[in-house]
Amino acid sequence: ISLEAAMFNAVREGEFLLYYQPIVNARSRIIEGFETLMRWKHPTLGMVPPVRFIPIAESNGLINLLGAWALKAACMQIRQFQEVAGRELYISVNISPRQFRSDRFLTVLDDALALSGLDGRQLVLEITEGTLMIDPTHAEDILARMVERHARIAIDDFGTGYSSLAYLKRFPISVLKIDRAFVKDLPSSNKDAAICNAILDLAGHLSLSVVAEGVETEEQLAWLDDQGCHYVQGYLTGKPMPANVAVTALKENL
Ligand code: G
Ligand code: G
Ligand code: MN
Ligand code: NA
Repeated sequence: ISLEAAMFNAVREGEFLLYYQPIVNARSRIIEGFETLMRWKHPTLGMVPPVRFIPIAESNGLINLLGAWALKAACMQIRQFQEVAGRELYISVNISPRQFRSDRFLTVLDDALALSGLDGRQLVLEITEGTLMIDPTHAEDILARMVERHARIAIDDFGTGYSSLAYLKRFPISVLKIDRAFVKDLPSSNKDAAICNAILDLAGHLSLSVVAEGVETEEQLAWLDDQGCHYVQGYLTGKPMPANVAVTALKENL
């Protein structure tokens, strides 16, 4: 049985799960929000990593179904997280290129917000530079509609895609997520330090927030905080975790 066939079965069997990774204030380490990361718990294969199943889902279209489920489930989940925390949090959800271009996408978004009662302001949609560049005119239209709903747009894996900086002028972007490739060798790598500083500088002038991804060490966190990076995400401040573990993390984070 192919992985592809197993995936259709997995949807029916409810084998897909969402994990939540904290996005924290770099200075206080207070949890500001969570990124949802999909997991597939196969009965015999165990945890199948997203790098194995997301590309298949993207090519056969199953990503539309999975993505719609993830968006709804994440919007519902964040309500519980807020109750535990006693304050507002946000949820950051990855949107694949195919999902972004789907005719159904805005309906799915509206359903997720209506079903959960979540305010669009608490939703961040993570897209890559590539997603914007496939059809910029269409992207402009979709992003405008997201903004109408007050959802924020984050550029995921910032700086690694094939695109020009002109899109920062053209599109209503709110957040840049520095790819972990630029964080991994901080603070010793002069090139990575220069790239991160340039991103922070650019973001500052454009009034964008920056989240540094893949922060694994105290040294990286301290350096990023020093340079004015306000938000971080990484194993140091919390791995992707199931919702019940995230609830515990929130209680300890208060
Ligand atoms: O933990 P990590 O292995 O979770 O994720 C690997 C990749 O899979 C990331 O690049 C991430 O963007 C992608 N991914 C994880 N969850 C989702 C999801 O819900 N939707 C989409 N489109 N991509 C996801
Ligand atoms: O959506 P995106 O491509 O940004 O997916 C984030 C990926 O990074 C996920 O696979 C997630 O599990 C992974 N990740 C999150 N924090 C860390 C970290 O500190 N180190 C490493 N190596 N990977 C991380
Ligand atoms: Mn992401
Ligand atoms: Na990323």
